[in-house]
Amino acid sequence: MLSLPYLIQESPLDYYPGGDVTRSAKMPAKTQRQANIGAFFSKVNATKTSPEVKSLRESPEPPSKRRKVGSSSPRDLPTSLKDETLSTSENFLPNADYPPPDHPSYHPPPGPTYNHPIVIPRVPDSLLSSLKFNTKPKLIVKPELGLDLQYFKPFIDPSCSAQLTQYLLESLPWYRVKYTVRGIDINTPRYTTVFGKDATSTPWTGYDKAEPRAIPRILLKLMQQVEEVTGMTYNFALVNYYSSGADSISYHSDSESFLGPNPCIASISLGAPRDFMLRHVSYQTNKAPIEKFTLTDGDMVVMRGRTQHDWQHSIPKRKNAEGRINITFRKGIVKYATQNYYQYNVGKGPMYRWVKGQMVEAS
Ligand SMILES: O=C(O)CCC(=O)C(=O)O
Repeated sequence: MLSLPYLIQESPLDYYPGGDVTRSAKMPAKTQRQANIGAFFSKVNATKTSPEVKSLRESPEPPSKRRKVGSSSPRDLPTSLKDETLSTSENFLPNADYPPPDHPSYHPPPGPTYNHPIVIPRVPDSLLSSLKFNTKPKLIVKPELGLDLQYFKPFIDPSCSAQLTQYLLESLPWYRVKYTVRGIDINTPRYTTVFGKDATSTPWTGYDKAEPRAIPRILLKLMQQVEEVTGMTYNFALVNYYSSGADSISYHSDSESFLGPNPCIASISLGAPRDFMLRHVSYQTNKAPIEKFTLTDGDMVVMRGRTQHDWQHSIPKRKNAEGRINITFRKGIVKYATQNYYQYNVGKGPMYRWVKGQMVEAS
């Protein structure tokens, strides 16, 4: 449940005049306010799961530097990437080093087309062998306020983070998801992508609303390391790319019931620094101070215990900020987790690829 102070603070009526919410083309102006109120008080699935809908503070602006490059598809990768491309099964053969067959969250994909329709270029051996981690976190714990963080500063060693960032940018399919909730158009203000599927034994092909994608090898490597240091298991990797300071994620909690009680979420930063804010759900009445961390290249924050129930977090817009990747590992326990994550992180719109230093529309 969203708390009352949160709703008051995040009312679309507070933000609409400032203009982060766009008006549906079909909606007459006079009904906009009613729609905002309706969306504000209605309990729709999306409000539980999308930070954008939760706060209705999204940016109408299109992705910067968007460039149409015709009808290119994953098959039209730049030559440098194509040369590295494996058959889609190669990364995940049973004898691959991870995940082990007895991994509690893992269900083997059905065959060589499991990654369809996206081909992930092969991870350079030099990158895999250079990965180094710091496994000693600082603990930031306020039991009386339900805050329970592990802060690895950094988690990923600076000697390999630049190559890792470059590989992820160039290799992953990216999306700029748009959707409409009760007449309110939402433009997700960052690039997103997601891999993995929930812990049920639903076959990979058993989803009506999503086509799950296996977790690429490099993310599995990171996930394995994160599992070791956190003592938890995960089955989803959600990845954000904030291309500039205009990209953001507004205050929200990842407290969806499809993650189970007290979900543990491990969140890795790569690239330029960004402010990461945490506020207590009752900060207006209990006066709990806002926690602010400037996350830098390689850092990892693990949110544990009651943190997702009692706190909200955000990456606010910041003038002059540069590109930053964020990877979160989570564990979805029911089928709805898969459908929801793909709906809000892949969606139905075009795919983007990072080519020669900029995002280009690829489909
Ligand atoms: O980019 C970040 O550090 C936060 C990402 C986040 O809050 C999310 O994906 O839910």
